[in-house]
Formats: sequence, C-alpha cells, structure tokens
Amino acid sequence: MEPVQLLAPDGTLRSDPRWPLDVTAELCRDFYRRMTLARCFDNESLALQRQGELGLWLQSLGQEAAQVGSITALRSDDYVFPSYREHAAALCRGITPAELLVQWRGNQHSGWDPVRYRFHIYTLVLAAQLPHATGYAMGVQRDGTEEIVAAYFGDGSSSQGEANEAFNWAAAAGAPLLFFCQNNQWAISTPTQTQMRASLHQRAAGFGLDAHLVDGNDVLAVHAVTSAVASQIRAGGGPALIEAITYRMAGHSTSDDPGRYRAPGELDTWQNLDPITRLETLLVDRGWLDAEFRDGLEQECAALAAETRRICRELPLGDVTSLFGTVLAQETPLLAEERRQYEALVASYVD
Ligand SMILES: Cc1ncc(C[n+]2csc(CCOP(=O)(O)OP(=O)(O)O)c2C)c(N)n1
Ligand SMILES: [Mg+2]
Repeated sequence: MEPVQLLAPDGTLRSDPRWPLDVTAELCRDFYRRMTLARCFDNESLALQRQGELGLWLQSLGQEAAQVGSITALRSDDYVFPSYREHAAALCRGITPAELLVQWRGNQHSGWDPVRYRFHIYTLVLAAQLPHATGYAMGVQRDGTEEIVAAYFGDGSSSQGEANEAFNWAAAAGAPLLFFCQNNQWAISTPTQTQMRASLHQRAAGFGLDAHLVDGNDVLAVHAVTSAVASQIRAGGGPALIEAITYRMAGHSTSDDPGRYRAPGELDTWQNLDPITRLETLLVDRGWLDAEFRDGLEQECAALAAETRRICRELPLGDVTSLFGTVLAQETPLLAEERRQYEALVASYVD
C-alpha cells in the first residue's frame, strides 16, 4: 500500500477522488498557522528545559502535520486519548501552554481537565491509553450518541500487548474508535525496521480494522483521510486505524542524544520533507501567503513564546501528595501509611 499523498514534497497539489478535500486559501492558512504556532511553542519549551525551567520535554518537532491534520478532522466533542507528544493536537483543542507545561515542570501530575477539553491527560505508560480508549468507545457505543473516540500512539507502542488487545477488542466490538499511529520511525533508539516485520497498517487489517496508510508530513492528506475515516466510523462503520508516516526530527526527549544511534544524513533527508515547509511552498505558489498574514503570524508566535516563558516560571506548585487521594475511592491502611511516610519526607525538605 502506498501512503496517501495530496501534497508532494515539492509543493505540487494533486487530487484523489477517494479522499476529497476542498483545498482553499482559508484551510491552508489555518493549517499553516496551527503548525507554525505549535512548532514555536515546542521550540520555546525546549529552550526552557535547557535553561533548567522544565525537568523534561518531548518535542513534537516534525509531527505537526500528522497531529494538526487529524485533530481538526474530528468534532470538538469527540473524545481523544493522546500519548505524550501530542502538543500540536492539544493546542488545537485549546489547551493552554500553562496546562501543557505544568507536568513537565514537575509541579502537577497532569495539567488540564480532560472532560472540559475532551482530551485525556497524557499517558506515559506506552499503549495504556489504547484499552482505555477502547473501553470508552464501547461506552459511547452503548450511549448511542454521534460521538467517536480517537487514540494517538507511536510505532513503538504498537508492539505492546495492550495495543494488540485493544485492536482486537475494538474490532470485535465494532467500537466507534480511530486508532491514529504516528510512525515517526523511532522508539527512542529502536528503529521501526527492528521493531516489526509487517507494517502496522498490514497488522491492523488482520485484526479486522479498516486500515489506512497516509503521508504524515502532508497535512492535506492526513486531514482528507482522517475526515473520511471519521465520518465512516460515525456512521457506524466500526473502528479504523490510520498509520501516518512521519519523522521525529528531534531526540526522543531532552535526555536523549539521537546522534548516538541515528545514521548521518537521515535528518537531512527528512528535513527536505518538513511538513511546514511543504505547505508553505503551496501557499507561496498560490499567492496565499501575503505580507499581512505572515507578519500577523510572526507576531502571534512572538506573543506565544513570551507567554510560554512567563507562565512557565510562575506555574503554581501543586500538592504532590494528592496522588494518594485520587487512586482508590477508599484509602486502605497500607496506602494511608505510605501517604504518611511520603508527607513526612516532603515535610523534611528544607526548601
Ligand atoms: C510500558 C512502557 N515501556 C517502556 C517505556 C519506556 N519508553 C518511553 S517512550 C518509549 C518509546 C516509544 O516509542 P513510540 O511508541 O514510537 O513513541 P514516540 O516516542 O516515538 O513518539 C519507551 C520504550 C514506557 N514509557 N512504557
Ligand atoms: Mg515512534
């Protein structure tokens, strides 16, 4: 299967009758704006981590098209289960920089109200969100509403038992669920080729999922495919999986040095496929990137960066012991003892 592509790396647009999309100036500018703002926020967060203001940061650099193209194809009340790198998608849902950073500064366990944004908290335990999403989608199915559910995960996570259980369970139940894999070629230092023999979309079809492969650095293709697949799920067509071929242009996290395992030249190859540059080529070609729009976006980016720097330093310190109160409805004696020990430890810190 060839990945669906509507916008070639050189900016040439082609249409595909199977994946219709009304490519307007407004749509392209909106995608360009969202992707540019996400990258700007990501760069700023990286800088904050390097300055010691964040404990850790996992960049979404290079994956903006996969995230923006897909999340904008969903309705705002479709419930989403992300993994941990979905900052561009989170920003599209209206989650604020403060809400996104507080967890990575180590001040709170998570930063936002998942019910308000219809966007679940980040899951760092690989693939744990996939059975959760399946169960949630089965609930939605029983409610009989028009809502569908989407779950983001990575190529490496697709090797987890939970992922494969979720694929099978969702397929068997006919749950209204979209599995969206960002195949960014790496699971920390393990390349996709080492991780699997059959590609994910092939495996997905074997589970009975409606499986698709898309160029994840082509925001138009991602959007067209996700829109069509989401409509099909909403109409009762059962679960589907989209594998988006993209690239993690940074290290796995700020604790990782990809120079130790990545072949020289690999990044250059993918830089030529940069999703933002690709859309920019189209915008310039069509005369849709006028000075007013460009200046406005530059100012918006500068304001977002400044706001991100400001709020990061001011983030309130949460109650770290609250974790003990949110796991079980009734505290067990063992948990109570552990809580007391932990509270004593925290109280013993001088600063
Ligand atoms: C159950 C589990 N095993 C191992 C890890 C350690 N770990 C964190 S991220 C990661 C790689 C994940 O790769 P992928 O799913 O492709 O996502 P990506 O980081 O590329 O977005 C690993 C092995 C973990 N967080 N959870
Ligand atoms: Mg990966």
